[in-house]
Amino acid sequence: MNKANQIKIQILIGLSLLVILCISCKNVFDNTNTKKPNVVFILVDDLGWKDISCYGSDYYQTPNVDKLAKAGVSFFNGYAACTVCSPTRASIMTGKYPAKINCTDWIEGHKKPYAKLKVPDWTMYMDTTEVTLAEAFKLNGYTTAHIGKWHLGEDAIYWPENQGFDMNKGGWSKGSPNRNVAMGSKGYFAPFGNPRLKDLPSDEYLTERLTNEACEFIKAHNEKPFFLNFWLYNVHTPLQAKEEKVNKYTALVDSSAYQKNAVYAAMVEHMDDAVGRIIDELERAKILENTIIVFTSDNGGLIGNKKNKVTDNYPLREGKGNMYEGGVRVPSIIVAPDMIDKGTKSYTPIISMDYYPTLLELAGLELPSSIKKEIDGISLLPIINNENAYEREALFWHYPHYHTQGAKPYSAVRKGDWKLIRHFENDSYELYNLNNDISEEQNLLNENPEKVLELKELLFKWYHKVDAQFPTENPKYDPNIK
Ligand SMILES: [Ca+2]
Repeated sequence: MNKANQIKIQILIGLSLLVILCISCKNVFDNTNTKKPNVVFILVDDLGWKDISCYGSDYYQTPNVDKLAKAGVSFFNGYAACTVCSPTRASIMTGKYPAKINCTDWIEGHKKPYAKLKVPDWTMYMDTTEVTLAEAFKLNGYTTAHIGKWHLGEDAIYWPENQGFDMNKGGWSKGSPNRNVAMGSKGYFAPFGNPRLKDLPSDEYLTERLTNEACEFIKAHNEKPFFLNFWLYNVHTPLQAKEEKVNKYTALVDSSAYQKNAVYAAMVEHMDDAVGRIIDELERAKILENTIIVFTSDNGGLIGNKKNKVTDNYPLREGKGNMYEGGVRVPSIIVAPDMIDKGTKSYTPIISMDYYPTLLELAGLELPSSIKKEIDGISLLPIINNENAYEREALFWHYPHYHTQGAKPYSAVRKGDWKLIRHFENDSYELYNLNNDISEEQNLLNENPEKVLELKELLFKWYHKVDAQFPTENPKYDPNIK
């Protein structure tokens, strides 16, 4: 079957599912008289766990994100579903593990044709047959908008306007601002060269422009419930920020500190300004109190060149692309209407796909059981309501790929304080106790054979459950070619 026919069939299946979903959800929406809460989902790109003041950064300044933390609950064991962009984005939109939908690497991945292992064929888009979070809200009467980075498929058929969003500003195939000197696009500064964002005749900064778009949307939709994906391109490379902000942080650099990249610090501030403007706009529209706000990141902070780092995730080990905590633990904040305990901290491990059922439950919407049973996320309502009824056996990650930052194919499982990492190249393992050793310095593999066995069993059962794909021996392997 050719690609065009495959896409047509996917669309038909997707539409049929949506009709079923629409019929199933209709009553839920019609039966309620109270005004449904709005949702603003703020996803920052590549933001590290330690990149926020209230998560411990003493260099970056984030007063507006801190304001969100004071109004809601902050998760200190919040995880991305993957250590790179696209899989985490797909898991937020589908509520499923990336391994279950075979979207396991950033699109289009890092080619290593002569590496020891051959990576499996994987899905370089989010399938249109998935019932996305946006579709679930749209079919319950919500107006839906995506503003910012998408990165879930090369073809326009996979872009936000075909995945449940009424409006799309800035979301397309690219995973970073388009910087192409030959084509005249300058990255974070206009012209943007983005087919879903019309260039205005000005030298504007991308994040400010996207915030303008988001504020306009909020202003125009304060009467009826909306679901807004505000998915920033910040703080992904290229490192570009307004000069006055860079100068501010250059003056504040402590050369002995872990975090000391002034341009990155300025980009974090651009992000924080955007969050502040969204809060102000919701307040002006008199809907702040009835809006659920999620704030999180799609993977850990990027280290980049170790001699001139982008950011540093200390005390977490390593960064983006890597299975140590620096690559996967991210700031995670939820603000919900009528929260009794504001400003709480939770240390319960949570993960990207949990937002799907959490947001639906917070909005009082229900999914048909056929779709519900496919979802891997767990509703976080018990934590938001400060109850103790939240239980989950373990969290899993699976990355059968190579990453530009040096990582080789791996999987991992976390249960309680214990984390087991599996490396595929030599089928070796590492075991850490994160409660005593957040920096993952002491591999306790040999001291705890029973724990290793328990976690291995969980991991292997999970592979089967999600039908995970594995790397295989590479007939072209050549150790002399990097
Ligand atoms: Ca990312």
